[in-house]
Amino acid sequence: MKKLLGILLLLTVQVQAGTLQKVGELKIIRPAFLSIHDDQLIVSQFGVFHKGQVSVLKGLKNNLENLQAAEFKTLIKDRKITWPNEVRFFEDNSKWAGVVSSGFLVPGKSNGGVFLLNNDAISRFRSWFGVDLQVNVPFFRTALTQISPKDKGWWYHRTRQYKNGYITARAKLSWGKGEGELLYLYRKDTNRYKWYAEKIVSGPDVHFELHDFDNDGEQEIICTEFFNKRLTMLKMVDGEWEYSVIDDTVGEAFDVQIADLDQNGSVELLVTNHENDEKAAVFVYTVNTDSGIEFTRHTILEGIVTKQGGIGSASPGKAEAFVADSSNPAKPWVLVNGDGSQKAHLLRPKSEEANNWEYTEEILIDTGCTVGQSAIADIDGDGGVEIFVPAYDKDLIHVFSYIK
Ligand SMILES: [Ca+2]
Ligand SMILES: [Ca+2]
Ligand SMILES: [Ca+2]
Repeated sequence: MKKLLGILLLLTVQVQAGTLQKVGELKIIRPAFLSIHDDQLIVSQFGVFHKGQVSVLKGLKNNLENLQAAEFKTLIKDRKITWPNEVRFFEDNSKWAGVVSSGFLVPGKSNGGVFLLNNDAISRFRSWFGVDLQVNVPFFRTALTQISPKDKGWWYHRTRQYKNGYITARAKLSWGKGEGELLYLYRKDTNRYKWYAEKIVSGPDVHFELHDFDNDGEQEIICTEFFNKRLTMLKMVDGEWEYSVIDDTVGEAFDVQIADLDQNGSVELLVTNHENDEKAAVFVYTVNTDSGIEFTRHTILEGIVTKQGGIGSASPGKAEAFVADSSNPAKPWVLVNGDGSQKAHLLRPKSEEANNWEYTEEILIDTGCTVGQSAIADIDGDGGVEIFVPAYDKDLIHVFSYIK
C-alpha cells in the first residue's frame, strides 16, 4: 500500500510538473524593467549612454504567434525621464493612467522623480491613433505630471497608491554615502494642483510593498534598505507610523514581494538582497500575527555567483512567485532575476506541503549578460504562464511558455 501511494504521489507530481520552453525572442534596445498590462508588454529602457524611454508592445497575445514580426512603439520619451525604473499602470483610475519612477546613481541620471501619466482626452486620442504618450514634443509636455519634490540628486524605483496619494522610496548619494527616505505624496483640498511630500521615515531607499498583515484595516509597509542593509516595517499605530527592524542580517536588501507561497491561506514575504559575493541570496519570511507581527526567515537560494563585470555588479534582482499552471494549481514557483548572475533562476518547490521551504534550482536561461526584471502572465489564456526575460546588454527579451 505504501509503495502504491508512493507511485501515485509520483504520478501526481509528474502531472503538475510541466516545463517552461523557450518560444522565441523579441528585439529591443536595453530592456530593463518589464511589466504586463491589458495584453501589452511594457518595457523601460535606460543606460549610461542611452537617453532612456519606455516602449510598449500592444496585442501581445497575437504577437506571441509571430514574435519575430513584433514591433514595439514608444510610449514615453521625455527629457524629464532619463532613467525609467518601474512603470505601473492603474486598473481603475480615471484621471491618471499610471505612474513611472525614475533616476539612478550614474552621472547625469541622478535627478529622478515620480511622474503620473495623464489620462486626459488628448492622451487617449493620441493613444487611439498609436501616438501614445510620446511626450518629447513641447505641446504635449503636460502628458506627464511630476508629483515628487523637485530636490536634486534623488532617484526613485517604485511608487504605489496609498489612501488619497502615493507612497514612494528614494535614494541619494551624499559625499559617497547612501541615504534613503520613504515619502507620502499627496494633495490638499485647498489646492488640487500642488503636490506635497511628507517624509514618513529615513532609511527605506529602494523597494517596498504594502499589506495589512494583522487585519486592523491599516496597511503595513515592508521596506528594503539597501544602504542600511536591513529589512524594515512601518505600522500605523494611533495615527503615527511606528518603525521596526525585521532583519538586519539580510545584507544589501533589494526587493520584496508579498504572496502566499505555500498556499496555506496566509501570506509570506519573498525577499532578495543584492550582493557580489556568497551572501547573494533569496529568502522567505513566514509571518506570525498571534501577538504583534513577527517574521521568521528561511533561506531558499544562496551563494548566487555574480558573473557580470563592472562597478556595482551584484546578484540577484527581483524574485517573483507565480502559479505555473492555473488550470492545475499547485504551490507557486519562484523566478529569480539574477541581474549580475546573468541567469534567470527557476525555483520549484520540492514538496507541496505548507511550511516546507525547500526548492530545487534550475537555470531557465543563462543570457551571458545582465538580466533585468522579467514579466510573468498567461498571455494566451491556456492556463500556463508566459515569461519574458530581458537580456539587457544583448538588446533581447527571451520568451518562454509553460508546456503541460
Ligand atoms: Ca495592519
Ligand atoms: Ca502561506
Ligand atoms: Ca499561456
